[in-house]
Amino acid sequence: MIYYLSLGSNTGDRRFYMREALDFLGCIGQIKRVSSLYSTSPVGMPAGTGMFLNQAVILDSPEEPGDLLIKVKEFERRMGRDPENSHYTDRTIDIDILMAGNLIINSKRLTIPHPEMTRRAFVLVPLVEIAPDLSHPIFGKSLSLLLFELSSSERIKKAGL
Ligand code: PH2
Ligand code: MG
Ligand code: MG
Repeated sequence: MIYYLSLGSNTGDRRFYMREALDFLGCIGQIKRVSSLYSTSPVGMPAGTGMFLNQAVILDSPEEPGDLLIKVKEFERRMGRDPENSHYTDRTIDIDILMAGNLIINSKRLTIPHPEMTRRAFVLVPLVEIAPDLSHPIFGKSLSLLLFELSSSERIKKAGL
């Protein structure tokens, strides 16, 4: 299964956590593409929250989506993430499953494609860098068109390697 993932970090040694995430993903599949690192302004976080690093990854993995989610959550916990109170708080690392091939999943634990992905420039900008022509299975439009149609005031710039 080809997975499209979004990585984010906004606290501690952010580059270290992003590298650890790539190491972890390399252990559960084959990494096909990795975007640049982007420095992005926080969206929907408490005032005073620090800038994020965000990155997109294409992973080819034999894991089923539900099993991938369990492994991702376990990794996030190992990186010091509080599993309970983790939604809009600072995070060492967040790995979100954006898409899984052109599967559509609506289970209690997992919604794929990620329902927020097309509203967030910090997700779409890195993903469009590595998969511009990928078609979104619900909207039936390419990711680059979806980004073009998104009007957003988010601040996003490449952070360099
Ligand atoms: N993740 C969130 C909420 N807000 N903002 C940015 N810039 N980057 C993120 O990864 C991010 C966010 C929830 O996971
Ligand atoms: Mg997230
Ligand atoms: Mg998450």
